[in-house]
Amino acid sequence: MKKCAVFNDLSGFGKCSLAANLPILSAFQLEAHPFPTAVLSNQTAYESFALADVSRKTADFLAEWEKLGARFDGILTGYFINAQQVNLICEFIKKQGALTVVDPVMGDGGERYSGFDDELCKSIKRLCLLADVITPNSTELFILTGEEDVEAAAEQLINSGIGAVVVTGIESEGKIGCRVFTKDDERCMLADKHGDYYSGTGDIFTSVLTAELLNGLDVFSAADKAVKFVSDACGVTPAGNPENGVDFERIITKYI
Ligand code: PXL
Repeated sequence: MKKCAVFNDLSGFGKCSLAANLPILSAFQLEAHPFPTAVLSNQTAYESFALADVSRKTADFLAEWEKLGARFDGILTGYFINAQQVNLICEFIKKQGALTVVDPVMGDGGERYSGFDDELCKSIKRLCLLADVITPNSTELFILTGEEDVEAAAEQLINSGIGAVVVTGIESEGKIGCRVFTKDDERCMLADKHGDYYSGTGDIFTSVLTAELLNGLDVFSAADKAVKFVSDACGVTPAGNPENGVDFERIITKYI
């Protein structure tokens, strides 16, 4: 089986980050290896949460993985809490040479998430430059590039050597999906929009995308499948508690 290392937080409620990444990668027949970047009682969109900062263990964890001779076919990254942690993961990625998907989690709706200062955002930009595929929403795309236009921002990142820029949260005519930019092509994938906001949809999207890339699909087909998967999962989720995440468990067997 192909192995995928996943650098993301572990949140007890919100069905996001590792709690979404691991079951989806497993269902797609990949061996998922979690590396917790932080441990939270629940994700930060709830009114209150408790966070354990495990970032001072990052170097020790990586050293143990090195002793185990850990080698990966894929690497997926998400939420980080400080620049030192991101810099250590950059060194790990350089040594692995695996297919690397970076979700540059920094903000949404035009705002940075709390704690994402300039230093952390700059380190996340360096991480992106090591990736084969990145999955920013438009807020993150503009933080990464300083641009205010999606095409110009994507072009800047592609010219910096990133293989594909998949811009998430694109809405058009009541539908929602992504725009995929590569050096030679650009396509938009959309599906029905259900509800306004749900926790974890970005993590579900990147999980399906990464799984399908590792299973051999091209980035356009993988992104198309991820868009449909997220839309379908939102469609079967009862309204009312969007911070609890979406019921992807109900639909996952349709996609594998
Ligand atoms: O799904 C993104 C995400 C991941 N991890 C934590 C979060 C969020 C979004 O709010 O709070 C801890």
